[in-house]
Amino acid sequence: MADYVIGDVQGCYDALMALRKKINFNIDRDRLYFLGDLVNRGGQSLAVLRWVYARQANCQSVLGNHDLSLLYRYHLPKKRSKNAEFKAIFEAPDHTLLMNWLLHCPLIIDLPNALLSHAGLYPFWDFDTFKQRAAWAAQKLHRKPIKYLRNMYGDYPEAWQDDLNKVEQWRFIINSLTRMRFLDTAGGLNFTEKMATTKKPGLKPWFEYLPENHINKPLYFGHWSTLGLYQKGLVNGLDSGCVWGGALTAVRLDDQQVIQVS
Ligand SMILES: [Mn+2]
Repeated sequence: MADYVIGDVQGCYDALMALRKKINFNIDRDRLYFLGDLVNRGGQSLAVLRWVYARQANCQSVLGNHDLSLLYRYHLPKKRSKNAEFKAIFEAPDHTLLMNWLLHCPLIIDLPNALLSHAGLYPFWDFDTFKQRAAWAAQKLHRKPIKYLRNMYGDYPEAWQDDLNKVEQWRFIINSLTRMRFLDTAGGLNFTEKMATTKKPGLKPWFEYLPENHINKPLYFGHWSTLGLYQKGLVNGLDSGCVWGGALTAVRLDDQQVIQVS
């Protein structure tokens, strides 16, 4: 029996099948944890969703920004675009099951030996606050998807304040969990810098703000494809840019072994 964490699939079903073969995935024995962004851009999003959905007893995913984009367009039909992959999902006979399953995916997965979220761990909150806010935001999304998804897009607020209204707090939590890369020294999210490094003064990757001993287990995130496979201390970035011609990465949790397919 083995548990694996898998980076951003982004609709690359063929790569997922190659990875499954390479790790010799056994449905009776192994578990897969996905870091979000199961869908969009790879061309095979429906197949990826169906594969994971059908194995949900052994496969779990956190929500990524592309998954939320799909949910946004599903729950707000007027916002649907020409995205062919999304259209194929909305027109599939099993779309209700798939969209309901996706909506109920968590924003973080907290395992005894790993913490998973799409973009990372907001380093200016203690661990309990982080977990509590992630759970709160997921619950709001589950209970009132239209109300919250309608208000999802926006770069404001850049930083958390206790006197923000509920929708603003929710948006900040979603942005920090699914879009975060660089932060300023006051904990403000930057939404423009997307490469592995930045020359903008005062910005550092979120994980460089993590206080020592903030976490006591490995942390896994995706989302940052320009960073590539990143492993330093307890911090592990697994978006190795599968959809951009890079690799799809899995890490076996027991021994941290990295397995990749291109
Ligand atoms: Mn992403």
